[in-house]
Amino acid sequence: MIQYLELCAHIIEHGTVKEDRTGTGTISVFGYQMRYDLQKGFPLMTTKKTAFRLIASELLWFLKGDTNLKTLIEDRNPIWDEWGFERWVKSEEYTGPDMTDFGRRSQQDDQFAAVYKVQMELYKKNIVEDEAFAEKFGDLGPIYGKQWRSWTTGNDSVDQIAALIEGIKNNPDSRRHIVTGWNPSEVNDMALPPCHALFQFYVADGKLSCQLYQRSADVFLGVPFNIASYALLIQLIAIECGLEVGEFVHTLGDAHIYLNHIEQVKEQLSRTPKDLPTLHIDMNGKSTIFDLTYEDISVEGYDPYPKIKAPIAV
Ligand code: DHF
Ligand code: TMP
Repeated sequence: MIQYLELCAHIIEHGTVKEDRTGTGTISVFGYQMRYDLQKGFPLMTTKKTAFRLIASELLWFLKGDTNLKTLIEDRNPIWDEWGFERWVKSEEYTGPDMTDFGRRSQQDDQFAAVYKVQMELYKKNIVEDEAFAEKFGDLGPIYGKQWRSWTTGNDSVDQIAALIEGIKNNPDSRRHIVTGWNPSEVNDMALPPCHALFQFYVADGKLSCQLYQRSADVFLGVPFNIASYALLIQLIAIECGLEVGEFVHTLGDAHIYLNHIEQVKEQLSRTPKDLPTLHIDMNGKSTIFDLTYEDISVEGYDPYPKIKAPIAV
């Protein structure tokens, strides 16, 4: 994963300090590209322990067309909690303690952090136990799952993933194997407009590659997930299409390190990458990748350095 460490070093060396939506502040560059040869191992961060289980659970959730937090909470996957919670506390039905700016305040004020934690637990409990509540306040809006599987215009609905698989199978040389999550007429209804916004697949020599355009990249927290997620997506689509895996080409727009992640990034830069793990998918008699659960997917030979914690900017 030297490519990733080079990205980190590049931003620290050449980045511009820049304000951002979350009020955290970043150091940022615009436009950057990395390549991962998936024949050389599965690109899961070895310089910090990264929860692959959460990455697999999130990707399968997208692929099923699901946009509701309930599924993730049931998978014990917390990575989207804040964005569901934000919609709930901004709604008219929320009557608890003031949660304005909860992300930033919970990092700065221990007393507030305790109050926030109680409200978050309550929110998650309601999602799991109350179906009507989950339907209304667990939904993150028309994010990835909706756009990938049922992009709608008028009465028409497009399943971009089904079309992608059919296209790769029937016309591998096509230059139109594209999936886009960026739906301009719906971005304002989303809990977070897509960061991994558009991707294109490519077939050559029996190998399947994919390039992603990521408009906004949280290099310490988001990017390790995004790289592994797309590497897994390529493997899943390759299985459906009877192909080998090729390369993941990762193109970034605003590539930033949050100012409260700099020390963590430097810690990671001090570590020497280890051998990459390998990916294992057990179809367990299932006929399509859409029936898989995260328990069917694992990495072997993963021996990372310890986890490095960092606060996420909401
Ligand atoms: N907002 C921001 N500011 N950055 C993001 O990367 C981001 N990603 C989102 C939603 N909103 C975001 C969805 N993906 C984590 C990783 C990916 C992700 C959301 C959260 C995360 O917190 N990772 C931690 C803890 C994971 C764990 O529980 O083990 C990590 O250390 O990797
Ligand atoms: P933005 O919408 O203001 O760009 O904020 C989104 C933040 O989330 C930004 O720091 C990028 C980060 N992010 C990722 O890096 N990868 C992801 O997959 C997601 C969902 C978000």
